[in-house]
Amino acid sequence: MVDFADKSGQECGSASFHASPGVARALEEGRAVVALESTVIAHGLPAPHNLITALGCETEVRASGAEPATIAILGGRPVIGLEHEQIEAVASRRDMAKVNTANLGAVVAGKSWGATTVAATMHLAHAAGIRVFSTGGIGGVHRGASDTFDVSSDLTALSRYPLVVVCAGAKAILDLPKTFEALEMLGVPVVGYGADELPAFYSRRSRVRLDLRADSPEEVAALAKAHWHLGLRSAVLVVQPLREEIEVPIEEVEGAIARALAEADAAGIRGKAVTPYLLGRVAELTDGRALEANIALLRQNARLAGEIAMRMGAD
Ligand code: PSU
Ligand code: MN
Repeated sequence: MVDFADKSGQECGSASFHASPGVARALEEGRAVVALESTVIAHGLPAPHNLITALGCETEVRASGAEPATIAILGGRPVIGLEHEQIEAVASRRDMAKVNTANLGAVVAGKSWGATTVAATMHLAHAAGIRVFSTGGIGGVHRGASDTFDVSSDLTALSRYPLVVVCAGAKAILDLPKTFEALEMLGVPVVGYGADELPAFYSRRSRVRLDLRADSPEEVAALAKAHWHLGLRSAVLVVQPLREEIEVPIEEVEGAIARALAEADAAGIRGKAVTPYLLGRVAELTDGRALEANIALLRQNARLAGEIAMRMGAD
């Protein structure tokens, strides 16, 4: 366990990361903390929506009574709980690497700047003793993965770190049935929040049926604790459908995704650039409706994560 005795927010014990004074104090006092990722700020949303949404997610977490901890790598140092100016830097710098668990060490060694994906954020949040994390949509099995082998390291992280992860499902640009199968294989419970179907990020429906459901933050907290008390170490993935007024129905979004995928393929876009490219193109091709949905679901998930964190208790 990491030593948070130093409340000034300096390096914490033997772990090489820095917690903000606010986050360090909250953890020490056993108060609820919600981790937030930074890839969505640096690579997932266009300016100025990225900064506005990042601050909006923090506001949602605070409104629930919990402490937000946005995580990124600043000049080689993992920081848990960015201050306002640091969030601004992540939103505006052009040199933010996209960091998963494979390149985290390299970015730290190179004293570089990095935005953490779900995978890297989970690793750092867990090291800091945080138990709840909110994002938009997790990465997963890409369409065409049988040829490209493009599967997000988010899935490995979900199998490895005991956190409640709140999302709106996996990003709709992915192969959702295969992503769901992979989660099952990895032993990650997928819990529909007020839903019996896996949400598809921009859309409420995916036609993938879920067999786990919770209808309140208390139920999620109880399920997660039972999971971990059994000695299971994986994450508990809570999937929350977007509000109905704002969703983009799957039939509408599919056309944009198909076109964006074909363009990405023709342009030879590969690896880490695939997800940011597709999200950007789908936003453009839906006249901003997908972007509006993405922003709304990020805020909605941050609020629910705060509510769950408030009910996790001490053990
Ligand atoms: N959710 C969003 N927008 C994003 C992401 C999630 O609403 O940009 C990011 C997350 O950081 C996630 C990453 O970990 O996309 C997955 O990227 P890849 O498919 O390359 O593993
Ligand atoms: Mn990938």
